[in-house]
Amino acid sequence: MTNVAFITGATSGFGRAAARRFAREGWALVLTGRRFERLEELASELKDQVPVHIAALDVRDSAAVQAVVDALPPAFRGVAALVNNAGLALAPEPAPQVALADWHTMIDTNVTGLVNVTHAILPLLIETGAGASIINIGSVAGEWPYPGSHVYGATKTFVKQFSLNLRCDLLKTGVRVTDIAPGAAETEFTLVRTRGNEAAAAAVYRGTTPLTAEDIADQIVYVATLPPHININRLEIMAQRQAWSPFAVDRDA
Ligand code: NDP
Ligand code: 8X3
Repeated sequence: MTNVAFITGATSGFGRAAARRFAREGWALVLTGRRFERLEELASELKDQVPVHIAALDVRDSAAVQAVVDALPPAFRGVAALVNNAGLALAPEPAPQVALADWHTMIDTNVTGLVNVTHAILPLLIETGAGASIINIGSVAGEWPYPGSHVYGATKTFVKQFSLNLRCDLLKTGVRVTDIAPGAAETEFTLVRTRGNEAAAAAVYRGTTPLTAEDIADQIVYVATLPPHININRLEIMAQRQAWSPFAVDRDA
């Protein structure tokens, strides 16, 4: 039977690159995201290679998530990889300057949305059993603090711990769980974070060599296609040209 990958946030960045990468491996695809026209474009690009099912989905809406899963055609119910990738950072300003609504949006998407999708797909993954994978996209921001990360980084710490905790509960099911935690990668991520400020987004990547969407897609497919007895718990990946800064110290003038 053909393996099926269910990908959230397939309209851009890591999710779209992962769809293309899974297609090269012959996996059937369930592609979701809010921008339906982008899903249609991707489906028409890939549909000659593999079966593709698309569904407009805002992961924050738990009823909509369940409806999309319930409506999956039989050929797409054998989910062997759930890629929980939909997510975003907003408001890179220091915490006191951030609108509460932006914090809520990050929590609703990166935490509640990821939990919504996981809960809805779990029965299908357990039915698939050995070799099935939940691949959660965390971030280095879930491990390491930096200014302006506030709630974004905290949502990714949730992803890390939720992934580890799920491992415990899924031990006897054969279902694997991995937290892939990338560092800075050039996608639409920073454009979203800067609310469409193209100059500010470009400045983040200028003069360096960030990760690419394809770099992370390679890791996603690698994890999903490992022999069933191997579980990578967490993969933290950074560009060679990104590292940490010294601790900040507040000093009297
Ligand atoms: P992009 O902005 O390129 O892609 C984000 C994807 O998430 C889009 O497909 C978007 O689709 C989707 N999305 C956002 N909100 C929702 C929502 N409410 N419901 C459904 N889909 C949603 O960024 P990346 O590809 O870089 O980001 C993917 C993941 O990787 C995110 O979780 C991000 O936090 C994480 N990450 C990114 C890093 C980076 O430096 N790029 C580094 C570490 C982690 P649409 O708008 O069509 O709904
Ligand atoms: C995003 C990666 O380095 O901007 O999750 O925190 S970074």
